[in-house]
Amino acid sequence: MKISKDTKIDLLKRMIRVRTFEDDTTKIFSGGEMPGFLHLSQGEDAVAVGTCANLRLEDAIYTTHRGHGCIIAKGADLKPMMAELFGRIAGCCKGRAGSMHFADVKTGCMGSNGIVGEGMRIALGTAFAQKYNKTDNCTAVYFGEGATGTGSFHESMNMAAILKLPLIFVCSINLYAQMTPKSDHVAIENVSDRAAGYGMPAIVADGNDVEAVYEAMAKAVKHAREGKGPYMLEFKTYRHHGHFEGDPCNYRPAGELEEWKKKDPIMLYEKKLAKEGVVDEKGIQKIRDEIKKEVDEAVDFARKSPQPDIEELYVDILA
Ligand SMILES: Cc1ncc(C[n+]2csc(CCOP(=O)(O)OP(=O)(O)O)c2C)c(N)n1
Repeated sequence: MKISKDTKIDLLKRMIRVRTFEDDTTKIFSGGEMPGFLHLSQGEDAVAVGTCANLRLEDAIYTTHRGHGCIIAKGADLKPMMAELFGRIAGCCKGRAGSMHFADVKTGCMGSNGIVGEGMRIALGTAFAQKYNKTDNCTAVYFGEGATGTGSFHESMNMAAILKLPLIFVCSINLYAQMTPKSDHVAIENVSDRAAGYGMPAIVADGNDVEAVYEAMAKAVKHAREGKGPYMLEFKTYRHHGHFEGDPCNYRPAGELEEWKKKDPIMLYEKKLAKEGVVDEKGIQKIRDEIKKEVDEAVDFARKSPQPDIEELYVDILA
């Protein structure tokens, strides 16, 4: 697959945007300024970006408790996103959702989910509507290997296959489900082998290689848009931070993180693009500076937004 120069730059920019947003969030959270719980995805940036770069605004995504990367990669505005993390009224869910229940419907970010595996069942409904309304839009649902042991995973794979829904199951293998290593709860090397049991095609790819992710997702999206049904994608990667911010990570073997950091997806891609002559060091610095400014403006916007009024507790209540 030939990837254009513009797309390559776009992939790099999106990854730097995701990483900068999350790195700044780490600092703000550790300073005690942000309420709630945070699960960050540094290291898994290429999975979010390589997949979402194939999607249109009208396509839908469902993310997990570790969903900021996908939401940014899909195109959500950083200002209301950051305000949401601060719990402020200018947040895209008026400060009610925070990190784990984040949604930005106008960019197709239909919802994050703190309940492991449950995004899949909800995504089935959106994919059903896309097919029923005869659109060629599709839905991507993200999850970690921890979710592949849930009933929801198997039931959703089965139903998506039977109904031939335009639903792409994206599994980001970051090697841990909370503190449990993959080998302690998954009996096979590739969880996507299970897709065959539902008659569903699958691809396994290097989740630290953004172009490999992009190409795999391009195949799955084409398949879905042509009405051929669901697909499963499995990307092998690693999370640099703990399960949650503040996790001491004492379950990790010594040296494991350092080995994975040598395969940092952004560092690898910057080197690749420099070698190909797509962008030089100065060009990369310019991108980094522009994005840092964008994130700083989002933080400033969030800090200036007021807390929700107490009356807000009774707004948008359905029952
Ligand atoms: C149904 C359910 N069971 C257990 C939990 C507690 N829990 C939160 S995150 C997590 C691990 C998830 O691992 P994985 O799906 O691999 O995603 P990752 O955190 O690695 O991104 C668990 C067990 C939960 N939130 N929901």
